[in-house]
Amino acid sequence: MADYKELWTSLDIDLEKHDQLCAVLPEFYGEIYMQQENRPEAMNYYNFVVSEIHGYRVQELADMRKDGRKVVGTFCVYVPDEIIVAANAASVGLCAGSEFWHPDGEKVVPRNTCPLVKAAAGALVGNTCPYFKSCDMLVGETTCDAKKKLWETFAEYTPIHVMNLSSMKREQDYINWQGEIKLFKERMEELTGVEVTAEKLSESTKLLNDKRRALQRLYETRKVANPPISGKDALLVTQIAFYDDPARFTQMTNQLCDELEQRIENGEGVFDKKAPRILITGTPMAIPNWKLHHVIETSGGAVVAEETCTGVKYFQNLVDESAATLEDHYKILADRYLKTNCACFTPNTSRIDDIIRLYKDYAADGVVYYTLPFCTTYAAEFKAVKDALAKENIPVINIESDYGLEDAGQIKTRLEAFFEMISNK
Ligand code: BJ8
Repeated sequence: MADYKELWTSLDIDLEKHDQLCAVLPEFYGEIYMQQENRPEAMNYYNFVVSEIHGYRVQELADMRKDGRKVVGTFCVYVPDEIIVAANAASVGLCAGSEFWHPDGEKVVPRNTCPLVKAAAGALVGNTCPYFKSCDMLVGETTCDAKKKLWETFAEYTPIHVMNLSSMKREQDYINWQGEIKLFKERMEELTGVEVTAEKLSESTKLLNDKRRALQRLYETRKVANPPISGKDALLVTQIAFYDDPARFTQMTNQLCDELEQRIENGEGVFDKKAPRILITGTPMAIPNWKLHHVIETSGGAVVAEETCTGVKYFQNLVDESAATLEDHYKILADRYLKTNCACFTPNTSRIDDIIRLYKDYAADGVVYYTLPFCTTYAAEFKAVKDALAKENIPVINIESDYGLEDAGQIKTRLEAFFEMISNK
């Protein structure tokens, strides 16, 4: 990585502590990613993004801010990026996937909080994440209890706007979400001084749909008999989608897809042909949480899709591009964003339909149900998912695990037994 000390100093980063974080990531990434054989050439772009994880993009954001543009940090796929981009601002996903941030997080949130929230809290209060430091405003949402309380903590440190998401999907909840989108648009106008018009929203919708289309294209390549890309590479691409420049990301991901489609034509896959095909469902995996994919793929499995917010939930639904007025946009955005099936909703049976559909579409052999500790809603939904999958004769295993690597061996043993069981079915 180039020398970004001056940039980090200008962002008030705790350089000493931050150096410790920068010291461990390259080795960790090298072990997980660079040992893979026969990786697509086009993954070099994503290698570069990770090698510059706290540099290149942070510099771009700093340059944008120098030009008077704003940067907004988000934590959930219910928050419509279309509004942020239409206000000429940049959106960066801030969910944090490393236990490095937990000790600082535990200073402000309870120890028994989900790792994702604890890490986000630590990244902010420990002054070790330049993305948090680049944000002019954060956007929270009323999904789970842990997040709701996190926003109150964050408000002590930085400007934050919280969107009030209902936990049901009745007609009045759709109307409520339209109203919340309108309020968010007004808050973004206040922040940026830019009027968000229907035309600007149409442009941002198109830009973000193009990103979704590129990710859809990538995931299509994973449906073939021996996919040309590993699950952990596909996960990395999706994780980067949350904070990279959208137009560049789309271009680079389409280039990757060109190569992958060529590989399919040439019959080149990255897995052992007999590897059991795995669909992962559950809590999101924020960068650099690559543990489960790595353990699965070094235990003989092939991850072919993720029913998670760092998987298909992020891009499977496009936003209708036909809106002509602001009112149309609010309605269309509300309809699209409420199609996401998060365990924070009740009831949430559509998520089960999604899991079964994806299992069939990706010709999976088994489902790994992943939950972060203390994520009550996803843990609680396991039983309903398991019962529904049993009726369809779909094998499933439940893995609860945090960001630490201590339990990797134990998970591997359980997964190997699961793979053996599904291979003999
Ligand atoms: S739409 S999954 S991104 S809320 S893992 S913090 S739920 S205790 S991240 Fe999420 Fe939006 Fe839902 Fe997706 Fe809470 Fe669970 Fe932690 Fe979670």
